[in-house]
Amino acid sequence: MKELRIGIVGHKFMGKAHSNAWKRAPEFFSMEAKPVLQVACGRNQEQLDEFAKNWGWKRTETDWKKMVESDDIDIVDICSPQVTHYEIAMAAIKAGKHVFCEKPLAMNVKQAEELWAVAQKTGVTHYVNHNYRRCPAVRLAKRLIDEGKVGRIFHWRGAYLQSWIVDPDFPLTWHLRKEFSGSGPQGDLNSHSVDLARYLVGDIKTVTGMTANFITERPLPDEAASGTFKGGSSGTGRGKVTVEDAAFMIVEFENGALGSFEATRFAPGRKNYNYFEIYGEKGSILFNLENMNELQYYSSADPDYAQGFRTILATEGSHEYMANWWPAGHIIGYEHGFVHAVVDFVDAINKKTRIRPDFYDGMMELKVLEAGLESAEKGRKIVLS
Ligand code: SOE
Repeated sequence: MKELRIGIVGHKFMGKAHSNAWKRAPEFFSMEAKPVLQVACGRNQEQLDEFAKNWGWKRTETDWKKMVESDDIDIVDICSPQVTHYEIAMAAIKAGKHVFCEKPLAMNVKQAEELWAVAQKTGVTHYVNHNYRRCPAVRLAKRLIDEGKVGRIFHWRGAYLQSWIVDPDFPLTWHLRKEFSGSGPQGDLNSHSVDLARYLVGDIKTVTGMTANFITERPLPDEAASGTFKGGSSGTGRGKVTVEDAAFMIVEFENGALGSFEATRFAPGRKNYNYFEIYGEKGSILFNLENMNELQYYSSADPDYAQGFRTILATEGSHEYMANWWPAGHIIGYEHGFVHAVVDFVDAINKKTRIRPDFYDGMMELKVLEAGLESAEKGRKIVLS
């Protein structure tokens, strides 16, 4: 069987989620090429060794440039912070490697445009990992929309709410520094919602944004321990928070629908609340990641005495991806979206087809996100070109 050898950059939260996906995918899905966990790349050799041993990566590398150039890999999987995406992805495409990149694609639209322009000219497969597109319940939402069961869409209402930095003593990790993350919840959370909205509703035409900063200074972190959701212990001194703490937007879609987006890390009780509602002329759809196997669907075609939201458990074999997992009703979890992405990515490489979201979608999403921040700063609506 043909093999596709992967070189991964990053070994923290996303590094683990991706490693798990590459390993699990061929065990549950029949794939035309077998992913091989070839090279793990990171800066801290000790942590890297442990990571590689744990997940079964064959060798390690501390210089991503060497890894990208090396002959023993076919795919570059980018799991490092946003600030690194552009350089690594560009080098990887130029070296003829397929690229599987964590979201958001780049730090800004300009970088994303360049990546998309170069990627188009090469035959490589490129993908931006918005894992939630591949939850079976989200696929079901797409199916209902495509089958006309929602009809013309009037409204999108998206919210992505977390609470992991409410404590003013949570340290200033890279997520809170613009030079590493590009933005706060706008790039981290609204990026997912914008991707889902583009997938389910369509392209966005105008954006009006509003941001807030609730805590402007934080203790500097003890770098070794810091990470997403766990700040680690605080080091000495304090530093300025240079990204927004909350980012809200209202938008007009090309098809005339109106939408709203809320993203914050200041919503106590909300751990990873990724939620959306879609309202159309024939019905409505609600999704909440906290019950990720369920889709709420309201059909105006039901007789009036039986009308109401129904809960569909998207675990039948006929729901996308589910035939490969457990019998109906045996639910799946967060990590499965990553497995599905890996399966589709390998399939796209083999069939030389497009996988979405790709670098084009990554660029379009960044246009919306950047416009949201620009609008918040200028205090006016931004029309996307
Ligand atoms: C942290 O906010 C985070 O891990 C995001 O970076 C992910 O993209 C999101 O899926 C969960 O939360």
